[in-house]
Amino acid sequence: MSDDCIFCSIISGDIPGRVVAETDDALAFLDANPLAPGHALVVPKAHTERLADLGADESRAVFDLVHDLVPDVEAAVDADGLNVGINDGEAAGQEVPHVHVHLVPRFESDGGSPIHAVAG
Ligand code: DGP
Repeated sequence: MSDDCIFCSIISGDIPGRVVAETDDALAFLDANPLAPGHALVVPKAHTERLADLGADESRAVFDLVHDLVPDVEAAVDADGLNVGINDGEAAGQEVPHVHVHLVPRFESDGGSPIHAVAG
């Protein structure tokens, strides 16, 4: 837990998050600035800034939850696909320094452009 980390505050319940799933070591909640309806983030509960710093158990917890949620998120918003991605490091566009996996629903109607084109 890091005192000045917004995602740690959501994990601890200090600030509200729209939680969609939870396991012992990972949490999923809706993105506050969604690229599409249903845009969710999956985070390790332990504060970890970069992907390479995740322990094996935390990594498994995060990616197991991602794997479990993919069909649920897709179904929840009747999407046709998903972009699943990580901005790892400031140079890669990581704004919140707590590892998070984006699940971004995609729709046939949105043109099929790759995520970097969607995110700008
Ligand atoms: P990234 O650029 O990969 O670090 O994406 C950070 C994402 O986190 C961005 O899509 C917006 C989202 N975000 C930032 N602050 C908050 C917050 O307080 N609550 C929630 N739910 N999402 C947030």
